[in-house]
Amino acid sequence: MEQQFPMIQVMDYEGCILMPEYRKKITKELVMACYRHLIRTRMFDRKCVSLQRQGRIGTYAPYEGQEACQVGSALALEEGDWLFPTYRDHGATMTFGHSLKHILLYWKGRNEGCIPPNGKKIFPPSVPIATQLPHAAGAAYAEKRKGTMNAAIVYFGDGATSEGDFHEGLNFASVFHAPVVFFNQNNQYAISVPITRQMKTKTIAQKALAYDIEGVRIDGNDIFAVYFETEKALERARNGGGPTLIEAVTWRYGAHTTADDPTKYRDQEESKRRRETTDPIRRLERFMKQEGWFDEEWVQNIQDEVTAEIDQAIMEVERVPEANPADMFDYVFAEPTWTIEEQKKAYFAWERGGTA
Ligand SMILES: Cc1ncc(C[n+]2csc(CCOP(=O)(O)OP(=O)(O)O)c2C)c(N)n1
Ligand SMILES: [Mg+2]
Repeated sequence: MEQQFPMIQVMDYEGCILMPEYRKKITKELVMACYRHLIRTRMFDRKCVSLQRQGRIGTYAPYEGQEACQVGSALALEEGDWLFPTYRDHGATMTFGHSLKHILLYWKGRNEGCIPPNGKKIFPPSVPIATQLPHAAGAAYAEKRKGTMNAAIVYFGDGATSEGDFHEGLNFASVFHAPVVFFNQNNQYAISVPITRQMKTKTIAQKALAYDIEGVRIDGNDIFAVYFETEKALERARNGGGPTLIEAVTWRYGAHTTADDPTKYRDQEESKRRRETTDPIRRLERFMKQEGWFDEEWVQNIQDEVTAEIDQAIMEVERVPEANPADMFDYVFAEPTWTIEEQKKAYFAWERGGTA
């Protein structure tokens, strides 16, 4: 199966192009956009970890190390496409146009954080694992029924492939030939469980065979492989070729969330080694240096602009008035249930200092 689904690389670890047929498509404009978004997503992720440590946002799921997966795939989308993220995919949503302010609001536990910019079809992050796959298949099928050229992309991890919803989503999309791209970020861990203890198969891409859909395995730290393979899959979807399962092999450097301690279950040397060899940003920099496209001053300008953008978003978020605790109870169901009513009463009794 590893031979049937070889890991596609367009660029090697030294930043050399391995697939000459792509050479012409790797324009300076594309490279600059990729690099800018990679830097922007990494800086934002690091800032979020720091905000969580300062108690300014809640528990946070970092994606450092997975930026090429998220930036490369989101850049391949068209304006009218759907994006279904997990809790670890705000690198993708911000690249697709979600505002940093709303992403931060989400991590402060505010329901307003789930509102995408006008016209952007970005779903709220799915925390229940794999539940977003049937949603994406359904949204894509609706676009097909309406006769549009819009497609959907849905992100999920290696762990999600052990859930029933993964199989239901792929099966539905396959049967109804829905224009959806199943974008798997195989970061090789589901919290503390390594992939070898999650599944017997050597690849995730091969699971496409069971649904008779396209399956492809790519190096998720190679932004060109991610961008071109996602573009190809989206093209296929728009042109009636049905769904694709993309397995992007990657690695998260840090903790599962800020509530997790990875030293308890894996050797930290591995992340250190990967930072020096397979890091998605370093790799693109190596390519840019070979082309003579790497300019320190330009990079500094990007960093200054992104710092200002992030600082502005934080300032706006911290000016938003405190949430009304009643919101927690009022927006669960259209008609409140008696259990919710009881919980609401108990909460306000507690807040007033009494007992429930
Ligand atoms: C239905 C469901 N079961 C269990 C959990 C608890 N949980 C949260 S994250 C996670 C691991 C998911 O791993 P993976 O799909 O590989 O995504 P990653 O976190 O690595 O991005 C689990 C089991 C959950 N959120 N939802
Ligand atoms: Mg995982």
